[in-house]
Amino acid sequence: NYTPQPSDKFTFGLWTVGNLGRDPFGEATRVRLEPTYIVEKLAELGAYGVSLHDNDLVPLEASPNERDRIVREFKKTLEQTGLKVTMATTNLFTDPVFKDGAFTSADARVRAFALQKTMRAMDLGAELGAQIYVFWGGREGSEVDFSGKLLDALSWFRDSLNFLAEYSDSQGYGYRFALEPKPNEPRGDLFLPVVGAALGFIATLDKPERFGLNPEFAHETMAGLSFPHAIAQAIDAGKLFHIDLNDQKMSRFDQDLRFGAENLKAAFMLVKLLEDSGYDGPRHFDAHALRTEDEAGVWEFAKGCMRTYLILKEKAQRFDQDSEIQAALKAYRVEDAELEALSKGFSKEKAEALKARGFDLDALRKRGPGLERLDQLTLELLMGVR
Ligand code: GLT
Ligand code: MN
Ligand code: MN
Ligand code: MN
Repeated sequence: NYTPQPSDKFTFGLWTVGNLGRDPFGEATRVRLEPTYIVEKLAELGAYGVSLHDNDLVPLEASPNERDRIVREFKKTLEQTGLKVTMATTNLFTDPVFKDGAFTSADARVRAFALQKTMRAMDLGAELGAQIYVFWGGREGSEVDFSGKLLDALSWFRDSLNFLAEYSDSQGYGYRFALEPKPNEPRGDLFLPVVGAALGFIATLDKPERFGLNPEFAHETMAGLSFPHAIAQAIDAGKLFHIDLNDQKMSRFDQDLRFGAENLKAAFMLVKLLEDSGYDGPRHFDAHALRTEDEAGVWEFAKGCMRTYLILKEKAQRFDQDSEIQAALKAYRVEDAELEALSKGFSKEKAEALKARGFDLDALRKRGPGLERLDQLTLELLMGVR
């Protein structure tokens, strides 16, 4: 059956099931849920853990005493339920202080405050046991590029990340940092808009090995890109540190739909990639219930995310066991040991041999790889008739 177990490593942000249903045109449709209550409910549903922003747990204005009391009670609930805090991050986007950026603000005071806030949030995350630290640059972007900060913004961003990686080391936190790209919203154009851009940027940091990615399904989809392709590139680079699962229609506002709600084929491909590649990090849902829903709808949403993942995981196993699908896969690839040996690992002799080699181009032109059949077989498997 498809009942989630902690060993499935499903995690949710406190802000996801805690989402109030606000949008740019309308007020909240749901009331705030206490973080301790969220943890209890998620534990009941079979989740493994939660992630949080500093202010999902501790209000910005809390006194040191209040902070300690809140953290103490939260830790008690974690112990009672067995839920883990797997990822922590900083809210660098809600407060109007950050309206023109945090690490990339043109105001040095804001940049310094963003560092202070992040170090404190890293202290909080470490206290709760988080090992992954996410950077979503929600306000790191611009509308007016004539302000002249395009190049500076990237250096400021780099300086901040370098500073924070050193802070983590100096405190012995051992965080792995995960950058989360997004193309736009809430800013007109965000910096590091897609997975490929973030990968390129990581290579320019002082300690690139500490940094990887937290790609989000909805964000690459908003940019019109394929999420499975982005994930494949992140895996290939050894940079898939964390993942935000949800769903999204292309060319729309950031919808954060229930996992699998919209692009079932891409969701299937994604689950297959995660399972086949041996990714062993959290299966983290960064999505929220539709604004129409009440609290019961929120828990239906959470159950649905996990259940869909488990169903797709089972479909991936069936895909591997389906003899017709496996035969179609085998027929798709043409192997040629001699040519493969010639094409890999340069030597002058190999190059000469390859240059002199004859190819039956007509046969190559005429070959049909059988992808229509493979796709239909896979669809039928997904539709439940295989
Ligand atoms: C915010 C955003 C997400 C990020 C979160 C981490 S917060 O909800 O829309 O995509 O992952 O800061
Ligand atoms: Mn999103
Ligand atoms: Mn989001
Ligand atoms: Mn996200």
